Amino acid sequence: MTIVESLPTPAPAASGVNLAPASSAATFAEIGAVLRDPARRRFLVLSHLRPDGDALGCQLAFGLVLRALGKEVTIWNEDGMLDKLRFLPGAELVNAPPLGQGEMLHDFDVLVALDTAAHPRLGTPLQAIGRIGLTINLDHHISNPGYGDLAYIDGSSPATGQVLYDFFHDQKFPIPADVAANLFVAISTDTGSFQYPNTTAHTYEVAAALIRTGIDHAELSRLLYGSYPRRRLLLLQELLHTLQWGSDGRVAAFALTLEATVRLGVTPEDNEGLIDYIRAIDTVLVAVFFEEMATPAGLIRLSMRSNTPAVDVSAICQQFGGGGHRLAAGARVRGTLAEVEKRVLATIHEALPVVVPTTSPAPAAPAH
Ligand SMILES: [Mn+2]
Repeated sequence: MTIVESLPTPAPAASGVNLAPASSAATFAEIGAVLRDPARRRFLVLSHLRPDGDALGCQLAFGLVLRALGKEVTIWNEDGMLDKLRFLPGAELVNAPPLGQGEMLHDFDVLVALDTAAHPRLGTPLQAIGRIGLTINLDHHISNPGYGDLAYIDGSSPATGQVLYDFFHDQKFPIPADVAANLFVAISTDTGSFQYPNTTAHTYEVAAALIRTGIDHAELSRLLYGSYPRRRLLLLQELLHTLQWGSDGRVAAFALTLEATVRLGVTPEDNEGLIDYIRAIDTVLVAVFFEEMATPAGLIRLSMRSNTPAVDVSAICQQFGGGGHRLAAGARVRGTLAEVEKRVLATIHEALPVVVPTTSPAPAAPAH
């Protein structure tokens, strides 16, 4: 799930890209017509920086469908391919954008932006773009303003992977096993392996259709959730040493210092999901992960999860310049780790429901 943090300085959009909100929502038929148009040959497929399985799975699924249509396909992500997701079919197609001195700008007929609520989060690839003929924006973030020429935003969908399945199915583009595996990983990632409340009956129907293409869903799930580098467990060990409790055990938090990041050689993807260990404690309503950032220095990244709709962590994070969803949000806060921890934990405490002390019922009046 993408957490919209307070944004870093937006990358300047290349002059040829139309990122103004589209006047009205596009239909699958309009987007399908672009893919079928033989005059549209060169496609660039982008998604958000610090990508997750939904971002990269969608980039690859879309790229593979375009390739099957005979298009020239370029797939860039600011962070390149994640090691953790190198098992995805076509993973070698994802590259970091070619940036640097003397590097030419690249022109494309169509830019496809996937799973990216705000266009600055497309990141450094925007700096490598020259002219773009047309921009398609496919997403499931309700906050997506609908930038680009053709925007299709389905806020009811738990994953952009599910939106893509609906699009390919509606427009009768074939979904072979390599595309299906990428869509399965995309949807599984954003639904917490089909467990989060955003998972709908239709999500299971889509998963069933994907499994019928012959993908090994058990092996994909094992690679996603049951296989980690040893470094990740050492990181968890480190984090558990910093575990602190707030508000009578209703808040749990841990923190990663820059020193530990360097000592353990932690990569951003190692952190993914570790907050769920403290979120899963039965007394906990809100879990927080504090992380000292290397760049930009002097900032603390905070990730927050709520176990109850009664506590809206997106509203809490907004007070610190961030945002996200009701049960999962984040922000970047200036200050030292100790200062930020103190301020954030105090703010969470204020947002918690008041505990009504359980008193034994008053003794019944004696009968006369
Ligand atoms: Mn997503």
